[in-house]
Amino acid sequence: MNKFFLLLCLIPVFGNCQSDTGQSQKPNIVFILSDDHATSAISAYNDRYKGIAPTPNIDKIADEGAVLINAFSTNAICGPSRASIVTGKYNHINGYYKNYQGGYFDGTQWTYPKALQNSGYQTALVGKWHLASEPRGFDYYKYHIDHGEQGVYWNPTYSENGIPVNEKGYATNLTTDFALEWLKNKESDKPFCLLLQYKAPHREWAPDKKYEELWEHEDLPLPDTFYDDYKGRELTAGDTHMTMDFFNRRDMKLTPPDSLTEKELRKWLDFGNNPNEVVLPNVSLKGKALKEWKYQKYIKDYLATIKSVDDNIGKVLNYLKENNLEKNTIVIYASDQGFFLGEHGWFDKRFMYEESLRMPFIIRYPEKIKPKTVIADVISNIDLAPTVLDMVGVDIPKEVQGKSFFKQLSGIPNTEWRQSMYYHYYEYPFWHHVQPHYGIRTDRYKLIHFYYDVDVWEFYDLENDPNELNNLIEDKSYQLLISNLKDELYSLKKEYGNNLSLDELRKISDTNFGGLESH
Ligand code: SGN
Ligand code: CA
Repeated sequence: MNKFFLLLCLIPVFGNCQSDTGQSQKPNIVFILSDDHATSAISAYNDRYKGIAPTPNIDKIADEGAVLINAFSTNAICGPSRASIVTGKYNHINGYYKNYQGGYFDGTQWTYPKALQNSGYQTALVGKWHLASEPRGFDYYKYHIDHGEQGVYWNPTYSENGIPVNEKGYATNLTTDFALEWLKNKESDKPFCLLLQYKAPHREWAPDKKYEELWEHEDLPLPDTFYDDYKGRELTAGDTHMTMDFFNRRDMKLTPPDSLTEKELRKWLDFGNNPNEVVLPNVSLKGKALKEWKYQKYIKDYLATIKSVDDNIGKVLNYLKENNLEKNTIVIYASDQGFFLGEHGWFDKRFMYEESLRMPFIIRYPEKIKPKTVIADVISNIDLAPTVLDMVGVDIPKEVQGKSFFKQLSGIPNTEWRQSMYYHYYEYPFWHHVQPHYGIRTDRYKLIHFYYDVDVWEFYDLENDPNELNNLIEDKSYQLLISNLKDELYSLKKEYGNNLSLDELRKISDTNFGGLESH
């Protein structure tokens, strides 16, 4: 391409001028979203499993682009976080509060894939959707429909443009294959946006056959807070159904007896989900030894499912490279929220505590983002839609609550950026018995109010107590700070329009919204 032509192309930065390869100048988007991937299990974020279970392909996106180290989910659970990602709005605005008892996404509302489609993008969704209503805004979609749209790891059924299709194989591999097939067959002269959304590493953490026995002869490290005694947090962190005691037969990969009906099988596999249902894998194990045995099973399976995710991301990156799409494609890797990998003795998420609140968000776009960019601003899942649109020059409607952080991605500090984020979790008591709560997080402090059948405030100084073990809500030296934070929390509630009374909020937790059942 000669210099003059290059200049012409750059003038309307996001114009539609053609490059040598015939690509449109508007960037393509590959947004990869996994389910429940904690930053502590991504080498680009954390050393914990670096030498044991590295993530080289995800790290490659990070090395060549930007890593957001303070990206947070505004409601750390699947459907609600996904609804916020596509709408740029809180759950009390987009209407998807919780999964259990019928989360249902009103598909007529505005989403960023629709905005892209309307502005000339080819759009596709492949993998996990989990929003109950049929996906809209996609030229092509193929999403998991088994198990209340949670999807299954083996031989999954997808809805392909509304038609159920049974597939044979391992979900992470299949989902990638379908996405690549769409990329190969789409029209070549229009920009594209692909949402590639893995079920992994969601429960029941089932590895691909070839990775079932990784780390068979070693024990993986226990996190520092595995034996948390929940002191000062007895009614909140101390009263959940997400400790190793709630590991069920499905998690242990025990083989069910033959000839069970589907309903009986489900009951058999779910055994362990309720209090006092003790699933003994081996009668000789008790107490600490049993707890640690379950943890080892859990963490090895979890990391093995991530190995497949990382391998498959490698395939996607290679495809982009081989097809000359690397430069002009924005690649994002994120997860709907974080996850507890044994911290506080738990699996699962939901809490506003760091491990589940923090979502991975990594983005590569060689044209605009310098390699090894690190962004520490307080960013949340409602910011993703406006940022994507801003990057490709598509209008962001006023009612979108999130803000674009494209400026920061381009290396320009944004002095107007928010200093704190607002969080709200509603689902109770299923699954996992976590009290509904809302709160505020700044770069250093966190204040949370748990409210369903308790009335508990918690306050953490993350600099002195990164593991959130010391609830300092009564500490005299922090009272002024806490009172200021409460004011800021109430002003955020007001700004976002989340002003219901506690009684009204409890009703939301109790309401069956008529969508997906029991998952
Ligand atoms: C399933 C899991 C739960 C998990 C929820 C929510 N149980 O119900 O452990 O918290 O999904 O996950 S399982 O035995 O069916 O795997 S989420 O992805 O929708 O947030
Ligand atoms: Ca999830």
